[in-house]
Amino acid sequence: MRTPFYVTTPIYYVNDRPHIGHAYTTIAADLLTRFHRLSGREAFFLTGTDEHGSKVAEAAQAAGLSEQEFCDRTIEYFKTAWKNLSIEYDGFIRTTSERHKKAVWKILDAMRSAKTPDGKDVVYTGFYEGLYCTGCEKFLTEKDLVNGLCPDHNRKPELVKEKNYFFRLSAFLPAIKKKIESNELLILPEERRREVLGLIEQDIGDFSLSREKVKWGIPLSFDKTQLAYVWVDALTNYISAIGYADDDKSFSKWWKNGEAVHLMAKDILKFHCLYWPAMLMAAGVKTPDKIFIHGFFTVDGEKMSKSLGKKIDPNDLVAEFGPDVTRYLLLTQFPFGTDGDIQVNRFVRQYNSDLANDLGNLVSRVAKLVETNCGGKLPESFKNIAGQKELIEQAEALPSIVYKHLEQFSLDKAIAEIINLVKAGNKFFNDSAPWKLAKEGKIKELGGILNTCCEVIRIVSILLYPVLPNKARELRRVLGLDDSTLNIKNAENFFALKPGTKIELEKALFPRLDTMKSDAVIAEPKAVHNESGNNLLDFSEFAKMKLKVAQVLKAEKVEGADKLLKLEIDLGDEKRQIVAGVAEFYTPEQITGKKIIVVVNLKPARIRGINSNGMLLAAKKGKLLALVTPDGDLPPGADVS
Ligand code: ME8
Repeated sequence: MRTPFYVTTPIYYVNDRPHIGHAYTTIAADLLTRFHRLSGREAFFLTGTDEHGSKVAEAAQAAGLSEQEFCDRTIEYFKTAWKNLSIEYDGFIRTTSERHKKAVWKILDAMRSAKTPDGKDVVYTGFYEGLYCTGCEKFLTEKDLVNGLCPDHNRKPELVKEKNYFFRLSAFLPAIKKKIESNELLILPEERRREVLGLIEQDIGDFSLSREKVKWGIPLSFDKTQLAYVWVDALTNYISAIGYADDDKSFSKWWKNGEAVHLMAKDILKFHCLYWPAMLMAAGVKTPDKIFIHGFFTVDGEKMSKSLGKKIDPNDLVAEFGPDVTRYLLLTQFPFGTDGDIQVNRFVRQYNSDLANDLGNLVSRVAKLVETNCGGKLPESFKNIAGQKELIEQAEALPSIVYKHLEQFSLDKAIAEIINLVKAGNKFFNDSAPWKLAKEGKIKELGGILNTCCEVIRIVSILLYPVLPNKARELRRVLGLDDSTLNIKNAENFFALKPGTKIELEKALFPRLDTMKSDAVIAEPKAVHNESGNNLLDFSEFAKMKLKVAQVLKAEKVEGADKLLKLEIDLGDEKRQIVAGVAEFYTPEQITGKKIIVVVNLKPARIRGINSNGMLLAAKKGKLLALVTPDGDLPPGADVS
């Protein structure tokens, strides 16, 4: 009996809608689950949503909803996207569920009563003073900041001073190191494993288990004045969802006796590879078996995040290509563990090449010849055709090659090997030129070629099913097959189709595409049109913009740029430099001392080699320009909303 396979995605923050980064992890988990099931292994696939913490509370406030209402609404975006992508999860865990809360209390209690290997309390109280980025939901150090801002969220972290409970992470690091080195906790790819081992060598300190001033979260089981730190809450999802607190049988099956695999990108590696194993060890629970860190996407060279940068909505890709092709395209852009830049303009070309030309053509050419020469029925097999033996060998070897690649999470390689068989099938078809044999009356040989090609298509329909679940079923219907033979065992043997079976292709499975229907797949940010055609922003989009009153402290002309002034501005609790295109309207003397309005959460830019960290607001009509200033005596740093 093989151990049950348990695979998880991160639980995604509900402060915004999913983008293709989230889709990537979720499609990969779906693929692995489907593949293991095809191979006869029991599998459980968990995904879900991370609904607590200041980040979600802020988004709820911006949307004018209670936190719970906001979460109830936004999780639907995730569920809909996953449905549109034909993702079939077995569990969807929400951190606001009662089941999850019970599990968080259970693990907190277990950690609270635990001792470290050297006999100290795992949980201790302390006073925390440090910088916290709500965007990351983590504490940062001065070293992490760029121009005083969190580089990932371009926002100034808040200074937090509060009583916290701490988790003695440092005491567990030697044991975690051993587990990683012995591969009891297998971290892949190797580069990420080294990165984690490197982190262990640094002094990463203990972590806060709780927060005092946050309002949206799970109260600690042993001190209701504190809420569980959102990462402690979130990580527990992996066991709460399978019964850690309320279903021993299920928990034993999937966690204790199963193979637990976490998928994610590098952004959350430290939490999963260090915090999570340490929490489990303290609570006396087995650590996960494998953690795979896949690549991180950028879009057209820009970082993609919910709050900044360009992003692609997976639903828009589904509208273009359908669920199967979207899954295929996303999984085949880069090796699974490697970062890469998504370029949507390549998608049509790749679709045409792999799916329309290779797979689609093979199916339609074979079906057509079967129809015209064999009365639409599968002809008898016939051996000793040139190139046939090699093709059969390649096909019969394929399931175990695919299996090995998937064991190592080389999803892209597994898919490439399947497409290679399709290409080999096409080559065999072309080289043996069955259309000529028809004219020459060599019907048996002709039938043998078509029979061989149908077998290749059958094997491909099984192996590609985890990637293209709907199209694979359509493919199988062409061959008169249903799901009863949809398993890896059936892909291991050639000549399994019954001669005489009806072969019928109603319409092309992968019609060629000229261009994409829409050129607006990349959102930056997404605009909604009202009836008069104006662009309308969601309120939550507007609310992302942070405006503040600033006072100009110093101004000077930028050498060689007639229109630019370099300004030093006071924002109350910080000073910044910005470059503004107002030199034709204001001299440095005229602008110095003025109160202005500045957008403070823009990505820093370099203008003529000078750093600009913000943008002032001005009104303009024709050749007139005037600064936007507050009507009243407000101090620098006042919020504008
Ligand atoms: O971090 N490229 O949630 P999150 C590839 N709630 N994958 C990407 C990606 C990109 N550009 N952007 C996001 C959180 N992802 C926490 C997790 S788990 C206990 C708590 C994927 O909504 C990738 O899997 O920010 C990444 O790790 C995850 O989304 C982060 O999702």
